[in-house]
Amino acid sequence: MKATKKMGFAVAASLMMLFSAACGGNTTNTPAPEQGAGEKPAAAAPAPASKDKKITLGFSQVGAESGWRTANTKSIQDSAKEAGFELKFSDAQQKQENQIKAIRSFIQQKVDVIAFSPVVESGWDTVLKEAKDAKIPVILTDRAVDSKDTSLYVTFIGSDFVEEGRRAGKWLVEKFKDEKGDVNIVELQGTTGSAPANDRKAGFDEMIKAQPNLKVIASQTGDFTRAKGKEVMQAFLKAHKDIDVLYAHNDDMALGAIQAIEAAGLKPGQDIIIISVDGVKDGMTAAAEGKINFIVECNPLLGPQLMEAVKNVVEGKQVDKRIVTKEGTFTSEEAKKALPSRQY
Ligand code: GYE
Repeated sequence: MKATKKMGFAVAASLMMLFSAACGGNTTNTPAPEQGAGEKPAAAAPAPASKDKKITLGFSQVGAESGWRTANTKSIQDSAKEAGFELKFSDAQQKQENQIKAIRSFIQQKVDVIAFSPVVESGWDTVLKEAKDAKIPVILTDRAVDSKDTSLYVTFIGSDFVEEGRRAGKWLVEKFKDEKGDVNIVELQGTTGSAPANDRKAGFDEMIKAQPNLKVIASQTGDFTRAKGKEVMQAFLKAHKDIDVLYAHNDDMALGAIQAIEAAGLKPGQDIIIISVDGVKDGMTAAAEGKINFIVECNPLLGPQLMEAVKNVVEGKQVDKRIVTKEGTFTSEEAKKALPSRQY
């Protein structure tokens, strides 16, 4: 569909602006926390610390794979400091075994609360039971686990990744609604088995199903990193001559892919339409330059919400079982406007 696509680009660009105006009310440039509506509050675990004792929080982070993660780590460290908590911070370098080790070490050190962002969804029950037996409450941040026994954690604070995938798919359906030929999509998935990779794929697929000519012709993990995004995109470009769209599960992979696209002599954002998720500074800059066409925002600044939940749990107060972060979307035009006041 290359020829029609190119001819239709100006039309598509104005459609895009129309669309963005229509959903402008949805866009949140300074995301605010939102409590999960209609959810039953979970009973907080027994309060271990007295009011005067410094609260100790053990936090196991996924790694340092992306700009999103860097902003998330800073938010957690800064807000722990501000709250006056002692933070024991451990970086798992994207490995589940390292997270399990860190959680066990937090249990041994008898921290007041354990929080972690699970790199993948499965395989946590044993270690979470160990924490429960030691009467240490666990808070999930950013990513979810698939444990059937939800008493293994107090709350889950983070984004709705399925909704993020839907927003990406919805924009694409709208953009190509008048296209009759096949639209060939390649997908760079996040870390295999992680909640954001599973859910962003599911939400996107759900939306594009509505239009059978939107076809995902290749889909592979780029592990949420720039290096992997570039490498996999290079392989995609070699194997497929007519790629119309790239859907990347985060900005960093899209940024790596942009390097591969440019190296192949193609124009990102024009020859290949690019959609990504996150909205970190580098991603927003690429969007403002027209290299990324649409970004679905994912807010990494979870620190303040986490510290509040920790405090409530320690004080024996009830906390909501699900705390959802509020997010918006950005077209190139909107990214240009939002960039100067962006915090991350
Ligand atoms: O989108 C990606 C990061 O779990 C929401 O992880 C997070 C994702 C984020 O590496 O950039």
